[in-house]
Amino acid sequence: MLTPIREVIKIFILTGAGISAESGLGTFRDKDGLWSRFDPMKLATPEAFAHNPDEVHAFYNMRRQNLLSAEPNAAHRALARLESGLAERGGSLFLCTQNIDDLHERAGSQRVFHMHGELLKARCTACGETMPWQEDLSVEAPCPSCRRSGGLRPHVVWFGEMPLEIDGIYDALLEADLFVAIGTSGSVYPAAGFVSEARGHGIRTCEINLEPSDNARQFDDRRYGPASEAVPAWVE
Ligand code: BJW
Repeated sequence: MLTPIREVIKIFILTGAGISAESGLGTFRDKDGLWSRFDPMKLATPEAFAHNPDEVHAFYNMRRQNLLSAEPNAAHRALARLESGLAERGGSLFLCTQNIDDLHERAGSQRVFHMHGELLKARCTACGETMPWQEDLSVEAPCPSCRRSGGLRPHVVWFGEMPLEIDGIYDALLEADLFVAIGTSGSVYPAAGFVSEARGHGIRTCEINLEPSDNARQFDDRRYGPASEAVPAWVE
């Protein structure tokens, strides 16, 4: 039995790759996920980018092209409706995603916190500027701001790097009445620790996933099934 939405005012939602799986974007740790075909240590660390930027750019160029042809699904749309419905009733939704895609925004969510960055942005390691980016990236590409070449990288958070907006995210988590994790395996920190943090502060917790995640037993409520069915069923 999931916590009925009418009983809560402030909801903190954490989404992961599973919410975008039915939009055709690969998850990481499922049996045919990205990390079954690609080595994360060779593609998703600052050291990998320093040693082999071409390979890292090729990986993210491929995923950027996939994203540009993907569409949000019923789960993304349900969360956008939840945000506006809660606001009408004086509540609020804090939507924190580990995903680097923009499918929540394209489904109509107004405020999305991308703790692991955004694939459709590039950042210049020379001047620090972050900019929208839809084309392929390469080591030759000059920064539109400082004009230097070789410094542009995908605006994403790799292993060993600090997730973005983390202080504001923790503040919002601890103010919530309900914490809901959707489509995440619960294996990457700090996001994997949000459930225990919430529980420790007396916040009710709920997991919606295809199957029990690594830390499923820490949740008060659970619902299993494809996100495109389970999320709208919870929101409606
Ligand atoms: C469906 C579905 C459907 C499928 N419907 N569901 C030892 C202990 C603790 C920590 C560490 C440690 N050693 C190292 C660390 C730290 C490290 C870490 O956690 N490593 C672990 C692997 C152990 N973390 C970091 O380095 C982070 N930084 C950090 O910790 O900084 C220090 C700090 C200190 C204090 C406070 C704060 C910070 C940075 C982590 C960066 C992760 N980066 C990536 C790549 C981003 C760019 C990119 O996309 O390429 O982020 S890795 C990858 O994993 C990506 C994801 O956001 C992240 C999480 O994956 P997610 O979303 O959970 O996907 P999956 O595939 O794992 O799961 C999908 C789920 O969906 C499954 O459960 C399916 O069942 C389900 N599903 N279809 C519903 N249709």
